[in-house]
Amino acid sequence: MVIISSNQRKPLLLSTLFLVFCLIFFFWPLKMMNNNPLEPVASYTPLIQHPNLPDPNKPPAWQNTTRAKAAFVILTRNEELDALRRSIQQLEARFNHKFNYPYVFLNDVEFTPEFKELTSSLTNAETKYGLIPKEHWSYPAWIDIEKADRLRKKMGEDGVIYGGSLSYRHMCRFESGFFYRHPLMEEYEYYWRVEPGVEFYCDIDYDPFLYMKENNKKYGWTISLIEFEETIPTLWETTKKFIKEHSDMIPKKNLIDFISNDNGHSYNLCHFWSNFEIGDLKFLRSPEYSAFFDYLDKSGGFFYERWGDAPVHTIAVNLFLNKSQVHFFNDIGYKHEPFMHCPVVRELQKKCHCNAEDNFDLTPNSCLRRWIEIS
Ligand SMILES: Nc1nc2c(ncn2[C@@H]2O[C@H](COP(=O)(O)OP(=O)(O)O)[C@@H](O)[C@H]2O)c(=O)[nH]1
Ligand SMILES: *[C@@H]1O[C@H](CO)[C@@H](O)[C@H](O)[C@H]1NC(C)=O
Ligand SMILES: [Mg+2]
Repeated sequence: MVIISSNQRKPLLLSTLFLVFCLIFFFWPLKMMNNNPLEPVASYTPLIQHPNLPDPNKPPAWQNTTRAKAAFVILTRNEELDALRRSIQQLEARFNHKFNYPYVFLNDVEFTPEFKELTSSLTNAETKYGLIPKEHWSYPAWIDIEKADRLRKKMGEDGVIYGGSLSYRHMCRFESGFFYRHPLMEEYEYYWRVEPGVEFYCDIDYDPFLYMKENNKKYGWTISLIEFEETIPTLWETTKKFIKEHSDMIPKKNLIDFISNDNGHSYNLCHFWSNFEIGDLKFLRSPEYSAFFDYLDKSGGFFYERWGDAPVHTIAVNLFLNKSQVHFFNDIGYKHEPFMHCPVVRELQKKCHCNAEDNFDLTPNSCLRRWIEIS
């Protein structure tokens, strides 16, 4: 038997304490890591049946000849041709050479022959080029143009991003309320929005449009973040008035907790970044969405302030839909400067070439954590 004398006990106690301290010191960061959004993100998607992973019992998804009535929709300027070609090339390589979904290009001026030639040459799919009708890209009759000019100038001087730009306001209004009504879009049921300069990092080996359709999804996104409050000072007040006047349109079970931390009293500025969207056009064409857009449009905020199509789409999605109708495309590696969504789950990473450490989901300005928390 080992006898420990009392003067031996003290160093033993000290070294035990030291050991415990070391253990805590080494394992605390690991515990912290378990609390960071990596874990919820990782466990968010049930990977066993993830549509982007190969199923050994099934042929590749693109061999199925069923397609959704769907198209890419790209609002762009002629001058953005090179940045756009980079994005289309990636989209084709990662997804569309297997599925061949058509492209609809929209512009407020005519596309040049060069633009048409150098975009259609990148794909085997159909490409269509549309001019936006004037009434979808100009002041509506009820806008006080002098007031709009004055407020826009002020916002520009205050250094608000795009604050002084009129074309940006037309763009945001068009993307909020008109792109889905363009004659070239009429035949489609689903859309995927693409912008010049965006990047796609992962092979997409299934059909996200069919996925939306088969799973009754109305809206899909990859990045969500906090909006600049100076661009939307009265958007939430206007939304609350709409809710009061149209309470019959708001379902009991919606997603208001994603965009409000106090039960609808205030907006927490979370929005889906609308430069990437995969959506059901029926939703945008619904009486509810139309009523909401018209209400906002009448208030003048697209011109007197600088309401973005991202918060407008987002508020509508979260007012009118529930969680099972909205899909986080965790598997689609994507970047629109300056933010990237890169899948962190190893099985999904295998199809990508982005660095998971650059993933925006883990940063304080991302709203993904809130998305995971709410039910
Ligand atoms: N035809 C046309 N497209 C525009 C105009 N302004 C913006 N866009 C398009 O609208 C989308 C958003 O504009 P962008 O400059 O990328 O804004 P950001 O993503 O908010 O920085 C992009 O697809 C642009 O190509 C415009 O004046 N005319
Ligand atoms: C969401 O709404 C759809 C359509 O109204 C309904 O079929 C579905 O059961 C709802 N899901 C949840 C989780 O409430
Ligand atoms: Mg952009």
